[in-house]
Amino acid sequence: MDKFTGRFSPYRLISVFLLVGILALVLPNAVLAAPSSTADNAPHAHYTWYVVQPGDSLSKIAWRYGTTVSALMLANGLANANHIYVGQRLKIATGYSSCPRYHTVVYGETLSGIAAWYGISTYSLAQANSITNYNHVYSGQSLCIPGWGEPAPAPAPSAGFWYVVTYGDTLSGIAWRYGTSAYAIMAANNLTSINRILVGQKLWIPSGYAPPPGPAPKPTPVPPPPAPAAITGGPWTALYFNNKDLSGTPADTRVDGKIHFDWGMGSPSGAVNSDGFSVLWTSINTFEAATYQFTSTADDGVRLYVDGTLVIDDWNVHPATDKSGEIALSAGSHTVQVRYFEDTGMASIFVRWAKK
Ligand SMILES: [Ca+2]
Repeated sequence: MDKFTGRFSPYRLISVFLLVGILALVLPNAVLAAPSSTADNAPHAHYTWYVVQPGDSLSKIAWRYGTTVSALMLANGLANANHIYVGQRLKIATGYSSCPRYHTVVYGETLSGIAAWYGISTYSLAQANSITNYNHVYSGQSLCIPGWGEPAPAPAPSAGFWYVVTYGDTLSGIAWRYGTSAYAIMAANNLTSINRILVGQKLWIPSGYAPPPGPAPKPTPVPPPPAPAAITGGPWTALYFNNKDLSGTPADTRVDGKIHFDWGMGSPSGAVNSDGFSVLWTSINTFEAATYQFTSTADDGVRLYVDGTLVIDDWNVHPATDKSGEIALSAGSHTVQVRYFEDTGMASIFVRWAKK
């Protein structure tokens, strides 16, 4: 008796292994392909159902189907992109006219060969085209290539958050606020126009920015550009008087580079009192043709003149206080004069101006 014709001959074992192998290959495909048979024939978009598999994430599924995480969340009423579970049925829109690319099958091509050519999985190609029999593609068939030629797949779903559009919002303003781009927001929300957002609309903001807990942050106005550096003018001819009304002979005369002093309880110089003194500063400065805002911060009183015109009038006793006045000036030289007095206690003055 031939030893290979027995009950456990190698031939029989090989055929058993082959059968098991074929079943192993066929069964998962049959299981995976099953969900696509329950297609929903909506008038505008073609939907398919996908059953979440171990290891899936929304971004993976979105990439596989050439859609976005936010579109999947919206279609399935998901509030948290991280919260999907194995066995969950997800509704996925396929077959949009906006399919990123079509491929026309030529003789001899296979589904797996076409998928490999475009760098996508056979499964996603089959799903995108509602193909249940992987061996059945035909010459001339037009296949949607999902996810091909689109921007990079969405980042991890955790890198983002929902934002509700409020009155006055713009896409670029929202993008600026959260350190992303208007384009990124448009891509994440399937927006076609940068100008079309609506109050109350929910937008997925794809960024690493972590919003504070609780409701969406209140929109904050874009801060104005930084003010130009303050001009302090000078040099200043300074006359110091030991009285509060700039009268008589000056107790001290000097040149001050700028009017920016904080004498505290002290005095400007050995010749000047700590209290009850006054100062007259004069300088000629060059200006552009513009309106200028002059500002003083003084303890106590101050008056500021440009070419004899009173611009700041604050001849009062008070702690250091900001006062401002504006004047339109022609291009060229103008004389600025500052009069100041100190009553008692602390003494300080700071004068500067800026083009409006
Ligand atoms: Ca004072």
